[in-house]
Amino acid sequence: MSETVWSMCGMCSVRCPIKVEVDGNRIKWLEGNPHLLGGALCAKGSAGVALRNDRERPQQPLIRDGGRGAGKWEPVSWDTAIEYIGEKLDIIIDRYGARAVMLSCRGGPFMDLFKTFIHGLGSPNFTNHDSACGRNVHHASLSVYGLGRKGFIYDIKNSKHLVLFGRNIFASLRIAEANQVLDMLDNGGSLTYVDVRQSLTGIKATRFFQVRPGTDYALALGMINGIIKADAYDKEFVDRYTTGFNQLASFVEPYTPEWAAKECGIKAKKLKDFISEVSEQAPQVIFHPGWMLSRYRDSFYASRAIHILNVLMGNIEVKGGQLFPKGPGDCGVKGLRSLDSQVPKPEEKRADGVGWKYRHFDKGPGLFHLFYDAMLTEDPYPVKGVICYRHDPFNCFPDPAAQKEALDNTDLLVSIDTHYSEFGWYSDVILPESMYLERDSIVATQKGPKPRFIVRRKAVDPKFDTKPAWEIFKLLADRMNIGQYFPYNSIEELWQWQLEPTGHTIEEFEGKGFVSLADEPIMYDRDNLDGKFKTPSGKIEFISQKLADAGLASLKPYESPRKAPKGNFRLIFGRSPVHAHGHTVNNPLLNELMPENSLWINKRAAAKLGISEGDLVDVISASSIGTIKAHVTEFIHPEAVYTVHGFGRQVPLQSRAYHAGMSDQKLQSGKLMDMDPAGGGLCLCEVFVTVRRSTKNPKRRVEL
Ligand SMILES: Nc1nc2c(c(=O)[nH]1)N[C@H]1C(S)=C(S)[C@@H](COP(=O)(O)OP(=O)(O)OC[C@H]3O[C@@H](n4cnc5c(=O)[nH]c(N)nc54)[C@H](O)[C@@H]3O)O[C@H]1N2
Ligand SMILES: Nc1nc2c(c(=O)[nH]1)N[C@H]1C(S)=C(S)[C@@H](COP(=O)(O)OP(=O)(O)OC[C@H]3O[C@@H](n4cnc5c(=O)[nH]c(N)nc54)[C@H](O)[C@@H]3O)O[C@H]1N2
Ligand code: SF4
Ligand SMILES: [Mo]
Repeated sequence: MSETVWSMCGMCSVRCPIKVEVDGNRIKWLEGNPHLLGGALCAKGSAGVALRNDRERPQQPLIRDGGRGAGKWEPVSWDTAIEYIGEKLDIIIDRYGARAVMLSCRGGPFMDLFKTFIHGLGSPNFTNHDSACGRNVHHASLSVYGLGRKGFIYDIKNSKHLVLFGRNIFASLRIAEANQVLDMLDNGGSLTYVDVRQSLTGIKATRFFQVRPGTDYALALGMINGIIKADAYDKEFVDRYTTGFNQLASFVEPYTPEWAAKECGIKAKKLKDFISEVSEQAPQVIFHPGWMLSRYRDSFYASRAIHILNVLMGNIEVKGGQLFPKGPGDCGVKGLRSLDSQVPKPEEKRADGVGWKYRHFDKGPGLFHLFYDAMLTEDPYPVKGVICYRHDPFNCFPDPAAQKEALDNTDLLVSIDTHYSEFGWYSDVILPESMYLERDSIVATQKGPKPRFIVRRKAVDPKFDTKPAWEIFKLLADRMNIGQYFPYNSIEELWQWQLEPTGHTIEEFEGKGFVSLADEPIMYDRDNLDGKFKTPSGKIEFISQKLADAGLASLKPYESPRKAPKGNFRLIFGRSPVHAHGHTVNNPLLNELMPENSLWINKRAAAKLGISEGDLVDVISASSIGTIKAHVTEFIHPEAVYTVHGFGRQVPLQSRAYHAGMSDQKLQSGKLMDMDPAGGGLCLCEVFVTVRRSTKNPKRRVEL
């Protein structure tokens, strides 16, 4: 007898709603929730069953038995593992105070549990992965709107033109978003794609600009100039809601479209055509800020320029533009009760300096990489305990060797993961979480034009001795005598506690897996958006006093990206549609689809180096060398080489992924602390490598 379970995918951090057909304790079928995704699921989502059946994942708690990273583990009971962590934490807290413990997680809708634990201990040091992801875009958005990166959602389906700067939307997937783009294209909308190489998105685009690496800021400035010159911006909107327009207009004066086209290596006519087109289509034009504008030295300013382009289009709170995400409050419903809101706010300063040393950054999750500084220098104070939930710093931040040096000054490393992560392999304790089909999660809010509450339900029992996060953190909290902040004994009690103020019950989720809080999309009155922009002035700030107070320009003169030293290439990276970072590389099905990465290299550059398609090449940086197959193509800029992130794993118990392909972050030597001072993002694309035909080629080619 088959039974339907409404749940949420967990193969990547998008967490799509899913429908699971279960027979006994066996998954029969997985698909996207038909009410929200029309049944669609991506390749990774479909490989969830392979993860469940995979024995190459931690099957019970493990305590290190041997040196860090030596790979010797003692399997222990949950009681023993929790007690071990508890004793270590007691000693750290006794010696250095609770602030010496930090916790990092992947962010997202279930964060409340993890924040509660670390704040409950009395430490302010909650953090996440984002200094290697979207921090520059986030901080740029804060400086323009007073709202973070998630301050807007994009009504792509109804737009007339979507502009993407390295936002590879069909490969770096969110199912609902990719479907919206397809709908927009079906409705006759235009898609402009900007990248240094051709991609899955580029081939579906109506216009493709192949730019010189690191020149997006120039392109955006040229667009701003062209739009202002053509008088094609929304004057009324700009007058009503912004400050600093005149300074913006005079700042962009020298950055003409002709200048930008030259700087980026594209045709001026094509750029001018683009400007005329969007001028006609405004306000239904969206410049998607994405994430990729986060990895160069001027990405903060490039992101600010993209946010400004949206404002010039006047696309805010119009159909086909940028919409304010609506929450329960907009539907007359109280929000979910939060565990963290019951905990007194720790008063200590953060060890990463965010909020006091770096006042212009959002102190919510701070900046993980700066904790490494505190570990090394004990300034502002020692950090001795690190807990990572759903986060693998070695796969996330540059230069794992440099990270290990800092971590060697700590007394406790805990990895709470469904897989063996690279960091987990170096840790002292691995607490295995049940994979997503085997666990319930707390109720989450999904904001949008039609906000909803949604929940992940367990579809099958755990195959191994693993536990869900809500139970792991409850066990840890009880051991640390902060159980009062986790006022539940079962997930049902927790759901009820969360939902109580909302007036909804968990039974209401049974029909479709979610509770919708609005029947029709909610729109604010665009003529009365006062109070919606959370900047100090209450306006959209082209010129920000807060940045000036931090000694930073609001509009920074453009500097051309550094040319690669002779014989070097800029190493850039991206994702595959069939993998999520590094944690799916060992999945039996996904590994079959893509077992290793390759190095994209421009045809002419390859010819000079005697490299042909499929040759093994050595990719060499200051401290590391990787060897993979070359993909020789004309569809990448000659200054760059490209690879898919997540490969080159070093956990021997992951037999399929072990040493398959090359790790980009290992090549990013010396980059761990190289952050954009204005945006806080790490300059991951400011890395240069040399490439040579490897001596490991199976067939040696001797040319006489
Ligand atoms: N399948 C899959 N989907 C995912 C993820 C995943 O792991 N797998 N991860 C999710 C996460 S965490 C994120 S942050 C997003 C990331 O989503 P995106 O930002 O869309 O993704 P990336 O794949 O990192 O793509 C980066 C692109 O930028 C290009 N690029 C490099 N340098 C430049 C430049 O100077 N200018 C321009 N214009 N382009 C440049 C690269 O060639 C590459 O194509 O994807 C999300 N979706
Ligand atoms: N060189 C280089 N560095 C990068 C990037 C790049 O492309 N190149 N991309 C950057 C970007 S955009 C991001 S977002 C970060 C991502 O970096 P991370 O946030 O570290 O990456 P993820 O792979 O999403 O997740 C990390 C861990 O979560 C575990 N995990 C997966 N599912 C679950 C679960 O259900 N429960 C638990 N407890 N654990 C789970 C995985 O096994 C993995 O060990 O990396 C960044 N760093
Ligand atoms: S995008 Fe794919 S892997 Fe990610 S949550 Fe959705 S279905 Fe799962
Ligand atoms: Mo990311």
